[in-house]
Amino acid sequence: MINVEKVANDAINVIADRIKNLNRLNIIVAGKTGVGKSTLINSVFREKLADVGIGKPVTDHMCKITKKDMPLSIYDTRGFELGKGVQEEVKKEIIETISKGVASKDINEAIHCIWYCINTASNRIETEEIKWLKELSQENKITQVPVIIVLTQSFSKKKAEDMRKMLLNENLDVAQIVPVLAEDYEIEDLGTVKSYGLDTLIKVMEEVLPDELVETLQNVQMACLEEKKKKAHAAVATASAAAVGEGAAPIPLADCVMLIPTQVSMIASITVIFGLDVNKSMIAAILSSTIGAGGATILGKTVVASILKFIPGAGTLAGGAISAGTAGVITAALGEAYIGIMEKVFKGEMSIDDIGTQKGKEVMSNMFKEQLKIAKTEN
Ligand SMILES: Nc1nc2c(ncn2[C@@H]2O[C@H](COP(=O)(O)OP(=O)(O)OP(=O)(O)O)[C@@H](O)[C@H]2O)c(=O)[nH]1
Ligand SMILES: [Mg+2]
Repeated sequence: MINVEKVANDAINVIADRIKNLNRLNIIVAGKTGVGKSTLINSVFREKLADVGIGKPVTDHMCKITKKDMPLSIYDTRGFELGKGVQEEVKKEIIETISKGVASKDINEAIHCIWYCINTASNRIETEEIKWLKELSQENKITQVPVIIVLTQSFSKKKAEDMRKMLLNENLDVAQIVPVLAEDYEIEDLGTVKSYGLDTLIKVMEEVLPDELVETLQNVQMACLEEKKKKAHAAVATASAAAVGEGAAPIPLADCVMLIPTQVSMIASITVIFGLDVNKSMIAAILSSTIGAGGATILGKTVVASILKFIPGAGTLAGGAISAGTAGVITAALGEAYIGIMEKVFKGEMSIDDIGTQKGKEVMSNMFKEQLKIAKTEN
């Protein structure tokens, strides 16, 4: 017999291990003073990094922001305004930081991306800024760190589009030019322009980053739910296929516990992708309201019998075994229901602490049953 507490404990250990082993994502955020770098950083990542992160000066004009338990370093440039000399220095510091990362031959030390921020609301791009970008590209020719131009404070979409066109005409060597409004913008008497564009920035990042950093990106970002869900669904598909494989022949009930490591790994993947701070009692609540009963055993006889009732056409436990397909369906339903809960928390429809409560358990249990029905019809 497998105990809910023990499985929840295993899951927490696997989650901690996965997070510890995520590769570190390193981004340089450059652009003139006041363009909106800090606002952007705070809106894209899951902590108000630019406010609460520890900023440590690494060069004269760059500060490295990190936060405990977050596999992310942001190199924030400072004092970009102070004339030509300083601009030269900043460029040199960026190139040196890139070179140092390359020399380390360590993915955790390399610079993976540069966000160059230009304020759309400023209405103009100075020729010296274009020149600066071109020189940076020239020096970055071999290292090839992708540069994304972020058009900040783009509350006017028209101006942002004009600015984008203007920049495209310059044939800059950049991965993409992305207009964003990081925070809602209030225009006096005219109402509020809703923030937008951050999800596009995340999608562009996904394209330019190496595969080894995609999980990290999902873990640290909070600007694009769609990408998180996409990655989470993929994790569920993998686990459910594995569960089917494990039980290619009907699985005797006594062996249903063999499914558990696959399911634990799936729960861990989804947790890492959502980057939410899930604890042991929350995982225990999730397990006991789905594949466990009454907080005791997991996938025990009575539990499986009651799960089968919700899968149309799955039959009963009469033969003392479940089919391979049913093992896949149960695994997928668990994963999808968990994604459903994570989504509710992400959207603020539910607090993370609700997961451990009776109400949270009911929501989870209902979603699980709903998924059991859906999964079977899709078969
Ligand atoms: N509403 C709204 N205000 C923004 C946005 N981006 C920047 N701002 C405002 O613009 C001002 C400057 O933004 P910051 O994020 O501090 O700019 P910064 O580039 O970090 O500036 P420095 O650190 O001084 O170089 C602040 O008052 C922000 O509130 C946005 O997307 N929406
Ligand atoms: Mg700032």
